[in-house]
Amino acid sequence: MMIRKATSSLARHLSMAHGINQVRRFLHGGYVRIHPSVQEALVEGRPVVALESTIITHGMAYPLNLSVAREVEGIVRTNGAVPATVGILRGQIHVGLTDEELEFLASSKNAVKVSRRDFPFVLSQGLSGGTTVSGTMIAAHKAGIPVFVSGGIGGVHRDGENTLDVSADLTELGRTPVAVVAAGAKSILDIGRTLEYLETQGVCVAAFGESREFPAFFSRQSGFQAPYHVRDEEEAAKLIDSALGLGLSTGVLIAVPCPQERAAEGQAIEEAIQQALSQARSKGITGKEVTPFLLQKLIELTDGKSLDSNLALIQNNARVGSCIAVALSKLQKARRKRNLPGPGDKRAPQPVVIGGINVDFIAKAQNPDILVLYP
Ligand code: PSU
Ligand code: MN
Repeated sequence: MMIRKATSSLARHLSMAHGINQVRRFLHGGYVRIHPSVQEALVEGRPVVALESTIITHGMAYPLNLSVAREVEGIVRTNGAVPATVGILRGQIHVGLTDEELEFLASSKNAVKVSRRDFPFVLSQGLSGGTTVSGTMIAAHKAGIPVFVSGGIGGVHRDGENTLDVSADLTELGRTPVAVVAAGAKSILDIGRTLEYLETQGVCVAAFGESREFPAFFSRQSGFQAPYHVRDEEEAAKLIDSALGLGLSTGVLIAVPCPQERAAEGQAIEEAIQQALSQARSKGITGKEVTPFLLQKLIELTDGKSLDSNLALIQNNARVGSCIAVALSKLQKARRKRNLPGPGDKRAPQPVVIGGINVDFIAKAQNPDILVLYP
């Protein structure tokens, strides 16, 4: 009885202030600053889209990177969500950047590329950095943002079975419950092994649209099928809602193909990739420098054609991702309404039992949606 009472009061508290709670817990560490517009949206349960910043610090040159970052934020707003670009400024993780902060990162010459393993050093030394898919997922999850838009994810590099160069993005997708909306993985990578690795990590991968073909960033085709496909934003939102609702704690990858008219298919791009790869090898480029090096070389070798596809797919991902975030927020709102007591509701909350074990008190503050169930 005591337990039930406590659960019920906790539930009521969380129902009103689940967003505030998450934000507060996060802020207390002092490692993180959430932009007021993002904080407000989270508290009010409005859709937010996290955006990465390695593409700003290591993917494109200044000032193009700045105008693209601003444009992408604009697309998110136009589609009804609040943009939260994640970056690290002088040792503090920022979720949502002011325009000055965006400019600072975009023009910074010594920003670090930050994945999971880089946080402790960068924060403790007061450095600034752009977050990769891995780094951005961590920040988004801590802030309570379930949808994150990126260009492409890292993967298993070609020859990765020998070098063990496997992007931390893949293990992050296996351990952090955030949905990443991206144009798949570039064919600078070994896409077959990347998909195998995602399966091992338990990541639900779905191609977006009519085809199940896993997109290869610039190209709509990779020659590999994703295990699933979702036809539209609503189906994608339902899939993400199921992953979160079940508390799987693994991420989801929604792979959106580059718009047809601006995709770069076939032989020309493959030749450029081969050339970029062989230059990386002969220059002895390794570790975290590999991906930025290859991206830069591709822009040069394709005379900017790869850059144009890159811009088109980022804009498209931002639009699709925002629509997914909006649809997801509607689903979650509807479920909260169904599950939590309204005025005068006399039904007693039932403890959550999974596999015969009462799990009311285990980590459910993270997920108010499954804190209390009503028969
Ligand atoms: N792939 C791209 N564009 C990018 C990246 C990857 O087509 O900008 C960036 C992303 O931030 C991704 C990171 O998370 O590179 C992966 O780096 P690595 O391969 O070193 O894990
Ligand atoms: Mn790597």
